[in-house]
Amino acid sequence: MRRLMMRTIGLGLVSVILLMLAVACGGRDGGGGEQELAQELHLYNWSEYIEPQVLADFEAEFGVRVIEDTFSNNEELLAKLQAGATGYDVIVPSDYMVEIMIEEGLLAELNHANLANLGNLDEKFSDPPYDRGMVHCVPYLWGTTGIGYNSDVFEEEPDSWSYLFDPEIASQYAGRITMLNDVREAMSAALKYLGYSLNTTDEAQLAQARDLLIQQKAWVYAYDTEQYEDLLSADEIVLAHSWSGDIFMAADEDERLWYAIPQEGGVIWADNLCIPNTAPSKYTAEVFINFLLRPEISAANSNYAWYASPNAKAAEFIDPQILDEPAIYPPSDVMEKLEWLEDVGDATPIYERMWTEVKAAGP
Ligand code: SPD
Repeated sequence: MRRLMMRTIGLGLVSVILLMLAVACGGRDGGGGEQELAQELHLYNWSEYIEPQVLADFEAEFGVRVIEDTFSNNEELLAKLQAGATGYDVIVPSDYMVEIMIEEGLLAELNHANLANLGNLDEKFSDPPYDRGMVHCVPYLWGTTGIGYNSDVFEEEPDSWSYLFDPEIASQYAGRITMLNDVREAMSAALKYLGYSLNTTDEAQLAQARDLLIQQKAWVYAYDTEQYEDLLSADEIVLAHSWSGDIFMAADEDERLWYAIPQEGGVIWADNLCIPNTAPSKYTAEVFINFLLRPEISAANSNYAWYASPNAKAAEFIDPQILDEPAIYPPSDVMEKLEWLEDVGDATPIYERMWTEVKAAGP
């Protein structure tokens, strides 16, 4: 009897110690269903894509330190997860990549009960075709892909893909052009110049786009997704295949820089807040996503990164310079020419192969 009592007291003590340890560890909320915040949140994001003060405010209000790591394109993010990276709580893939990640079972389903601010989203963004009902992700910021340029160099706006691909025009800027280091974006620019869909799966059309990119190499300074705006400002280049906000953010410091959406049309995209199914702290990730959905916070990120917001309630806090800029919020006639990237399924390895061939080809 005495031995049984000692055993019961011993087990009770073990339970108390385990509970104290769980609390002391900040309540990693992945497994046991506890709704406690973790001490740290790991964000894997595009570079310069979140207002640093927003991270400081989140830490001050919730006591959670956000540790940010950056990637340079969607395929790098995918490769990282496929290679078994398990430390990320929130990732920021684009539309077509969300589709791929859902298909590959890489994303957790969101608990909408923890996302009370979802209703702040514009209804145009709240049921995206790549993730119906926002089961896995929440739209973060959106933008277009076009041409960043130094306005001192051009008498007329370089608002055509010809500036990047037509030998007579592009050769005038040899060595002063950058292209996005991004398979779908680079192929899209070439496909749009050729008059094809950005989501073509026709191998002959893809081969033409590849050949055009190879021909263009003679005039390309670099393939880059993170520094092209600095290269423009440093006069290293004069034309950059660009994401809209990156150029406007740099133009705030250097008024010679500007951005054009090509007349032929181009890519419209949205980046999304998603939780990998290996996230250490899913509940904390949802609290963070809900925080980013607050109107003032969402606007702060738009105002910092110069990208358009899918958050309808944020509009009143967004700088009118951004809200009224047609190259950031394009009018309907321009919108009609833009195309969303989609998961091209079995054609993905063909895109990858063509891109490898572009990179491997001599200039
Ligand atoms: N500096 C942040 C850039 C974010 C761009 N994301 C665009 C993805 C388009 N496929």
